[in-house]
Amino acid sequence: MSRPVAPAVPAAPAVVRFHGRLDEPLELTVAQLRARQAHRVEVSFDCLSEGEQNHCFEGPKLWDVVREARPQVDLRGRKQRLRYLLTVTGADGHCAVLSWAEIDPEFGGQQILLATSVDGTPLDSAGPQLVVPADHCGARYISAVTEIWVGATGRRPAPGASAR
Ligand SMILES: Nc1nc2c(c(=O)[nH]1)N[C@H]1C(S)=C(S)[C@@H](COP(=O)(O)O)O[C@H]1N2
Ligand SMILES: [Mo]
Repeated sequence: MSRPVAPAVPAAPAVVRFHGRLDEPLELTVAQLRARQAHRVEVSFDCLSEGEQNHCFEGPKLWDVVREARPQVDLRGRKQRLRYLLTVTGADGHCAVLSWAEIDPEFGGQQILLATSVDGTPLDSAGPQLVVPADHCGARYISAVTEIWVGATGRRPAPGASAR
């Protein structure tokens, strides 16, 4: 007698939650990230335990997605933006900070991606992977990203302070 076959339950799609200084929190699946303009990068990075790794990632720029999440950042001037930062957290709690200026095109403008696939394998059930092509070390290539927080450090500028 054959054993009953368990019905195939598709893995629930992973969700990344944007929160912090935003008009309101935003949750996106990998499929929704894939609907944004995609970029493709071939990278190599060094892992302390595994040595050099080479991967091809595809996905939207973190900058484009963060802008869509409507951060409460005044983009008219420049100086006041420098206090802002993002934290990116994976499902296992691994977490790294990015400064706003790393991704802002008027400063570093780095091609940092939220990858929806790695080496052609879709990340729909695993969750997106952060891609930081300029990093030599792989530790900020955070996989299974669940959370992106936008915040600021330091005191707020005095009313009427220069917005250059
Ligand atoms: N969520 C999560 N992402 C992580 C890590 C981790 O511990 N947790 N380790 C990092 C380190 S140290 C490296 S070198 C890269 C390895 O990326 P790969 O597995 O895609 O080659 O993943 C990074 N991303
Ligand atoms: Mo690593």
